[in-house]
Amino acid sequence: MNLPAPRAILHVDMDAFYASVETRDQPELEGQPVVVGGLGPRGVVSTANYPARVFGIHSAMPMGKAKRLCPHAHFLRPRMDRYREVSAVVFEIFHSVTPLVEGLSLDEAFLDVSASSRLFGDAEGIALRIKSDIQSRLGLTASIGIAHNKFLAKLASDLKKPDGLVHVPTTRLHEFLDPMPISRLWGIGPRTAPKLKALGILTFGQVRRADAAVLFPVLGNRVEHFRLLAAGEDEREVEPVQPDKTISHEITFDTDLSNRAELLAELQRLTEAVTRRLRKRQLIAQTVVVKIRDPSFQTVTRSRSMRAGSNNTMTIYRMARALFESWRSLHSNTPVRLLGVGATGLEPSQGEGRQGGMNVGNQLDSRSEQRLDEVFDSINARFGESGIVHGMTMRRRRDGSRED
Ligand code: TTP
Ligand code: MG
Repeated sequence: MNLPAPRAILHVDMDAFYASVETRDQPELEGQPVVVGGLGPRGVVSTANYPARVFGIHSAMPMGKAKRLCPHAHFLRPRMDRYREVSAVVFEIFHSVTPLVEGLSLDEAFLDVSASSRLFGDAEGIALRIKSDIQSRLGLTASIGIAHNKFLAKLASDLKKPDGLVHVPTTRLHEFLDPMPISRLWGIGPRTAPKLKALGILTFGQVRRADAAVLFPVLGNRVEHFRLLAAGEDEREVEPVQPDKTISHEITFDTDLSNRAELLAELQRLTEAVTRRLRKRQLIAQTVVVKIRDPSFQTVTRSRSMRAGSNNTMTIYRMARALFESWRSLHSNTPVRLLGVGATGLEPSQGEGRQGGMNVGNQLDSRSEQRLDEVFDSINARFGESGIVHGMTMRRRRDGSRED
């Protein structure tokens, strides 16, 4: 019987990405501690370079604490445009060896290179080529994990950072994995790890061998999933997608809608759905898009960009409403068949770091409006999406809302 050939998956992750771009652009910072993040009173560290990590500084730490730990470090505000530019080159390099690139963020991707070996040599050769291209074209370093599945490749890329290259063996896999701490199990976070530790389960080997009944109270119906991961098994495919470019919601009405107040209520409900997702993923949007289709299937999109990004419901709703009104001023009698709201130009919410406050955005968003979002998000998290909505959108709920 012919067994399918093992896959060759790479996980590539740039080292101290934002900070490395900064030192590369300002060579006088080379070798010195550099911390990138929000510099305001509620600022949080986005990343620190390796010389700064020596002082105990890490992502998501309050900036004030980072400054106490290493007062002489260079503290810089993120320059997202520049990081996106560099990221585009990094992804170009990935695409030069395979079309199967699954971007996870600006600095990280899975690559399935199983079919690339005829052109470019074995997986290790391909990984070395990617590292040297990144070095020569950008003057940056990346760490790469090579394995026969995604989970192991991701685990491996983190083992020898920075500038690492780790190839996970296909044979004697358990010897390699069993001593690993459970914190390296994808999906075991700081809340679950202590519960497993309380059961005396500290390593992959212990998860793999533990009785399902022992793990169940902590892992619930994910016991089998984690046991497979701990044994190094993961069947998921590399899905060639870029990180989110747009978040949008739209609705096709059962009967075309003409009433302005009703249309605005729908617009607000769609905006809420979009901004809630932005906040959940800790993103802000630079550009708001409104899509309108009339009964003859004429579709128009209107968009407008903001000076600073936002994920605040009222800020984005005000823009969406202005776009809608500008269309309506020319089509006051035209009924609407479909209405949509989208957010593009997405980037991580800054100032509080990705793991900081959920609700960060435009400095123009008033504090009270941001607080309102926080309250709504927490109520919706507890009671589901139908829990509570801003005043106007209570009316006229329909099915048919669609996510892209
Ligand atoms: P990571 O790859 O997690 O971190 P890193 O590249 O800075 O460092 P490492 O060498 O450990 O990979 O994240 C990539 C970028 O995403 C990072 O440079 C800054 C940003 N980021 C945040 O803004 N907030 C965060 O909490 C984290 C973890 C990252
Ligand atoms: Mg990284």
